[in-house]
Amino acid sequence: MISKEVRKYIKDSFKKGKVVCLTGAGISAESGIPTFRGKGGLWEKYDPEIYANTEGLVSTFRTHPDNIVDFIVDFYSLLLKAHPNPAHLALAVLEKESILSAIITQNIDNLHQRAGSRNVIELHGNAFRIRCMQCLKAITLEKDRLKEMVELLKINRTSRIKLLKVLSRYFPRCNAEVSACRRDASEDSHIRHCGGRYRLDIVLFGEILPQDELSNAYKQLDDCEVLLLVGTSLVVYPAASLPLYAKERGVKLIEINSEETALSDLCDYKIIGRASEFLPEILGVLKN
Ligand code: BV8
Ligand code: ZN
Repeated sequence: MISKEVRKYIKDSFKKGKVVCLTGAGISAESGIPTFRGKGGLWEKYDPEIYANTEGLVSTFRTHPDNIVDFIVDFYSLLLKAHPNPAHLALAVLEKESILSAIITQNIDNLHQRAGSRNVIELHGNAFRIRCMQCLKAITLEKDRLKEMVELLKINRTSRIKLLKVLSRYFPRCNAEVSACRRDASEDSHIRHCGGRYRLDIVLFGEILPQDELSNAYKQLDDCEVLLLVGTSLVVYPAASLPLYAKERGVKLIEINSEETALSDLCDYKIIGRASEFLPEILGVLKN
């Protein structure tokens, strides 16, 4: 149960000023997607040094392609089975009631959007989207195609050549039209296709975050009253710098987490427990 003091603060301030929410893997834990650092987390089984950074992925693909396949199959099997839980749904209602202005998420599981949230700033990308590495055109990876890809990867898990064939089918060359002026004198332009290679639109360690998303996240904090921190260990940067930036601007920090985090002492209020219990409770406080 949220304490009386916090309930009173929520009641007084959430309708007065702008509320923004930063979420991490913990909000999707009850949708069946393991967190990264918690007990039984993804990184217990798969070392992020290998599986969440380009060099690690490329070198392992060369030596043990089946390990990469196992990671992709495990990861996507969880994502494809997951559904928004009451925590995602509560945030979507808070946005609909114009109480919550934006969600800044580190998650790539698309569950906020599936819960109905509209203003979602994805700092680390989205596992259901691929992006051309040349012209940055983005396209959605439909669930059925992903399921098909996972099945084909499973069948071909030990042969690198066959795996590359499967991957090139689902991560094609980009056919975006790019106009290019002729090199000769005539200025008329002709259409050619980009030809770049698509890749998953997720940010791995050592990769820079999408700058528009990151600057939009900071902008959301400039005129905000409250920043809700939900289900994030706040150890991954630059996402973890957002609460620090907010605090410097006098924004109130409320943390909802099943345990203390790296930045708990910075927070004005700490609600220790499950997001799927406390976010609906916050909704209840504001409705009555
Ligand atoms: C970058 C991939 C420029 C996709 C991820 C200082 C400044 C800048 C960069 C760095 C820096 N110091 C170090 C770096 C490098 C690195 C970094 O931060 N490393 C950390 C580990 C120290 N950052 C980067 O590489 C970033 N790139 O900055 O580029 C650059 C380049 C080179 C060198 C310097 C700078 C890229 C970061 C993104 C990496 N990609 N994932 C994917 O697979 O998802 S990170 C990964 O961690 C996920 O995206 C995840 O979302 C993110 C953060 O983790 P959390 O979401 O917080 O999840 P976690 O498991 O940690 O915690 C869950 C929490 O939930 C827990 O607290 C738990 O208690 C709680 N919980 C559990 N159940 C519940 C719950 N709470 C409530 N209810 C529940 N039911
Ligand atoms: Zn392209």
